[in-house]
Amino acid sequence: MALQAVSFSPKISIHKDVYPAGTFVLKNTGLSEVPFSVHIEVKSKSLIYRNKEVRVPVGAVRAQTASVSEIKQAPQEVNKTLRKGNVIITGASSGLGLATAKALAETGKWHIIMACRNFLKAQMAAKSAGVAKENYTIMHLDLASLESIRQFVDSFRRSGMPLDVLVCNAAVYLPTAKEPTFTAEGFELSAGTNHLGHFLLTRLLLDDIKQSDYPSKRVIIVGSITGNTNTLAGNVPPKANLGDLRGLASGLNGVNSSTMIDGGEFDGAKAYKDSKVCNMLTMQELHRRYHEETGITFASLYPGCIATTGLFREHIPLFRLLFPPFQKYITKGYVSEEEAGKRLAQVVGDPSLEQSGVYWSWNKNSASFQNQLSEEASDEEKARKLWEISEKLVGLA
Ligand code: NDP
Ligand code: PMR
Repeated sequence: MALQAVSFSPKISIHKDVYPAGTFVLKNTGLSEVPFSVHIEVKSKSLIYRNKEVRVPVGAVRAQTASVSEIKQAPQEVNKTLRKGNVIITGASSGLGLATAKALAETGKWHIIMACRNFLKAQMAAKSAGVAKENYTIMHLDLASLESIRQFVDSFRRSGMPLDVLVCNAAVYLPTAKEPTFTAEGFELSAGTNHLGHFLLTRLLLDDIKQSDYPSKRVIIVGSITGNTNTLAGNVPPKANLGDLRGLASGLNGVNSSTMIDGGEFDGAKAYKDSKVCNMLTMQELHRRYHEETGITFASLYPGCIATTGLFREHIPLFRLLFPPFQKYITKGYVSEEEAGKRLAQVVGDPSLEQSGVYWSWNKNSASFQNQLSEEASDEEKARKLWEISEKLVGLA
């Protein structure tokens, strides 16, 4: 990435590798000049501006375009646009996550950490979506393994980047599965990936987000209409229902317990919808526990029916053929990946969507509004119980 308008003639770039906190390498990338490389050790990670001390982490220097001379000569002029925001998006290798990464990268204001289980797929996806390489970093994350989640958090911390926004977007949907499948620790795969994986990830990264100096810090967990039984879509069987959480409490492992959160028979479509209810309950519990103390905005959303994404890859071919026109022409709930990406990008960075504890939706004119969750998805007692059981299952309590 070239830094422009530097006070000396060679073009310089910061080496793409991220070095341990406090150090980075400047390299001459000008084609005609003599190559050089300077190793700089940053003694202090702070700059003083407008009588305030602000942390300027190494990741920030890596991502912004202000010139070295500007920083040296006029620190008072440096404002809060000094660095890009850093946002982690889980499952950014396809569908909504990828479209959101693209929409955010295009604003020039965000650096996206694509947290993906398949590194090569993510790399190809970012390339073919046209996301410029200075705008993203891919880091390995398999949400179906608690060990992988912990390793991801370690690697992220080692990168030295600050964390401003976390988007819990990845999900699996297994509507045709006859038998349950399991995460590395033996939880039913949909609940384990979509809910428990994101629960652990969010809990571990909360401290990092708290430390961010970014003007607006957010945690977003993608929900859905199909988990809300106060809608027509949410009443298509099998309906979401967490019951008294007895299956979750006994581990969802199918050995000495049910694989379903409510303790019932395995049903892949229901397991997905139940996991979305967990996502929406978790967002509200995070809001109740942490919003006031930390100022972090917690939000969920239904981005619209993005009928063309990989989410339906396990569905029968006839469903995959008919679902997009059904949503486009009959329910009129269809939204393109691009439009859905713009919607989620608003929840990430738009100042008008800063309120915490909200479940966002969009009307026919693509205007955002605060939507009502179903009775179950807004049940405070259930949210508290879900939190406590989940903590035990992921090893936090
Ligand atoms: P996609 O299948 O296109 O994207 C899901 C992403 O999750 C993929 O990148 C996938 O990775 C990733 N993922 C799956 N399992 C794991 C794992 N174990 N670890 C890490 N990443 C994983 O689906 P969508 O874009 O449609 O879904 C995104 C979100 O939107 C989900 O939360 C979904 O519930 C929600 N949603 C979708 C709607 C729709 O109509 N499509 C409607 C409402 C909500 P990989 O590429 O490697 O498979
Ligand atoms: Mg649904 C306004 C009506 C509406 C909307 C917005 C959706 C969204 N769906 C609606 C209605 C209906 N759907 C009706 C009337 C039917 C019966 C014919 C129907 C069926 C249906 C199926 C079989 N719909 C589905 C499926 C799925 O497998 C999808 C699903 O539940 O995935 C979990 C799905 C969806 N419908 C939606 C949306 C957004 C989905 C997909 C995914 C999601 O919640 O993530």
